Amino acid sequence: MSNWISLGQSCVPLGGLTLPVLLPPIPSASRKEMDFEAITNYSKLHAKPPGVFLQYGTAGFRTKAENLDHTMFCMGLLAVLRSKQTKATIGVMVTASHNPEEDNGVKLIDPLGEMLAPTWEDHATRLVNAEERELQHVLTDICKKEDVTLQQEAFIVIGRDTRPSSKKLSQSVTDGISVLGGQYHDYGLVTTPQLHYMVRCRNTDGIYGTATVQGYYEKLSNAFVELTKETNHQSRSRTALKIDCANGIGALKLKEMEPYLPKYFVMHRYNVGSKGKLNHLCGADFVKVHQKFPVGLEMKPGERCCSFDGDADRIVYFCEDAAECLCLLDGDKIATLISTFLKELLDKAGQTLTLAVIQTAYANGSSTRYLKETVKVPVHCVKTGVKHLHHKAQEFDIGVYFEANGHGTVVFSKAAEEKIRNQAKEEKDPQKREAAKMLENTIDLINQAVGDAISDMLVVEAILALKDFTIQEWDALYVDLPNRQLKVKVADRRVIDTTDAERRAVTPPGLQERIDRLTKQFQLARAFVRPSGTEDVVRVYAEANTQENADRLAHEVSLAVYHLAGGVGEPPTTEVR
Ligand code: 16G
Ligand code: MG
Repeated sequence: MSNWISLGQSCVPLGGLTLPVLLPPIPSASRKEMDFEAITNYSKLHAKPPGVFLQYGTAGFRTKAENLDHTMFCMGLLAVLRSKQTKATIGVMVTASHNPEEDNGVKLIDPLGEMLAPTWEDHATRLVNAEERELQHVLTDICKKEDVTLQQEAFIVIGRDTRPSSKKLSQSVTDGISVLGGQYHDYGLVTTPQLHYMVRCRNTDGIYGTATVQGYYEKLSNAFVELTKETNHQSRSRTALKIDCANGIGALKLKEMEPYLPKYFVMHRYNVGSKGKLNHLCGADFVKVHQKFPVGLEMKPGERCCSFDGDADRIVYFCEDAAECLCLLDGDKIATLISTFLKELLDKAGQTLTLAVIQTAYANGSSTRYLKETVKVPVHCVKTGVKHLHHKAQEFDIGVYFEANGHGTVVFSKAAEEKIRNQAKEEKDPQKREAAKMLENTIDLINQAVGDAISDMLVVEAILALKDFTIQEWDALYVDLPNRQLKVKVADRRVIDTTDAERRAVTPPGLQERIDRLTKQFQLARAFVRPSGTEDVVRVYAEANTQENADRLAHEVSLAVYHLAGGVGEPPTTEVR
C-alpha cells in the first residue's frame, strides 16, 4: 500500500465541516478497538430518519437526498471495515446516476474497481437500518463475521457527482471514515467510472494506471491515438460527435479531457448543466426508455450523437433518420460493434481466446440473434445489474458485457491480457503483430473496472473510424425489434419473484401464464416483468414485430401485473408514452 503515502493535503482526519465544537476531535490514528462512545456521539449528528427503511439495491442506496445523511455516515463506517478486511483501498461514490436531481445515493467500490460483494451489501442494509442503540452490536457482528482485523489500516477514496446535495453528503461519509480511524482521499467531482478506475489503480500499485484524473485522461487518450493512428482523418466517421451530457458530471470531465484528445476527434457538448436540470428530458436513460430525442441538442439528419447518463457510466448513440425519427443505437448495438471488432482482431492475430457476450433480458431479440448467428459468438443472459454481468463476463478470456440501457464494458482475463501483450511485442508475422497491437491498445482504451461512458465512446469512435463506418452503416448491421418499457405501481413489488435470468415470473400465481397467453397473440413477441432494484415499481418489457404490437403487449402485461400483483392507484392506461 505504498500509495497511501502520497495523500497530500486532502487527507485530513476530519471530513465533516459541520461538526459541533462540543465534541472532541476524532483521533486520526488507526485504533485497536472501535471507540463506541465517539461513534454514538457522531452518529447522533447524522441521526437516522425515523420510519425510513433503505435497502442496498442494484447499485447501492438511492432515495431522496434529504433522507441520506445517516446512510452516508454509515457507509463511511462500513467502507473502513471493508478496507481493513480486504487490506485494500475501497471507494465510496456519492451519486444517484440517472435519477432526478432531488435524489441521491451511495455505493461502495471493491478493490479491483468492481461492485461491492453481495454479503457486504447485506451488512450495508443492516447497518444503515440499525437504530442508534443497535449500532455497536451490528458493527461488532460484522467484524466478527467477516474476520476484520481492527489494527489494520484503512484507506478510502471518495468521489461525487454534480448534484447540489452531493458535497454535503460526501462530508458525512468522511465523518464515518474518520470516526473509525480510517484515512481518505477525496477526489471531489468525478464520474462514477473514474472513481472505479482510481480504486483499481491504487490496488494494483499503479499497474492499471496512475490514480489521478490526469492519469485517466492520459491512459485513454494515448490508447485512442495509438489505435486510430492509421485511420484516414478525412474519413466520413470523423465528423463531429454531438454529446448530450445529461447536465451531469460528464460535461465537466469531457471538457477536462478535450485537450488530451487529438484534434481530429471533434466533440460538441450539449446539456452541460448551465441551464437545464440533471437528467431532466435528457441523458441516456431518458433517450433509451422514452425513445425520444433529448432536449437542448440541435441536430441534422444523419449526424452522430450520443447521450451520457448523470454519472457518465452509461452511453447510448442515436441519430435522426430520413423521416426525422429517432434511430437509437443502444447498449446492444455497442456490444455488437465491439465484439465483432474484437473477434476480427483475434482471428487476424491467430489467437484462440474464448470470447463471449453477456446480456440481460432487456437485450433486443434481434441483437441476440445477430450475435449468435452472424458474429457467431456465444451469448449468455444474466440478471439485471452490472455485478451479474461483470461476474459472468469474467468466466471467459474476453467477456463483452452490455445492458441495453448502455452500461457495459469488456473484461480481459489476466492470461488473455498477457498473451496479447506478449504477442504485440514478440510476434514475427507483421500482420499478426499489428492485430495484437490493436488488441493491446483496445485493452488500454477500455475501463475494465466498470462501464464507462467516456471510455465506451472512445472505443466506438475508434472502431467507426477504423472501419470507416457512418452511424447509419453501423445501425444497419441488424434491425431492432420494436419494444416498449413501462412501469406499474404495486403495494409491494416483492410479490414478484422471477427465474431464468428474470425472463419468467414465478410469483404471483397465474401471472406468467397470463404473460405467456398474451405473448402468443403477437408475432416475434417476448415480454417479461421484474421488480425494479432502484425504484418502487414493477418494470414491464415487451417486444414484437411492430411498434403498435409492442405497445399493446406491454400495456396488456401491465394490466396483468396491476390485477395480479396488487396494483395501486389507477390501472395503467393505454397511453404508453
Ligand atoms: C442500476 C444498475 C444497472 C441496472 C439498473 C436497473 C449498476 C451499476 N447499475 O442502475 O446496471 O440496469 O440499476 O434498474 O449496477 P432497475 O432495477 O430499476 O430496473
Ligand atoms: Mg449511471
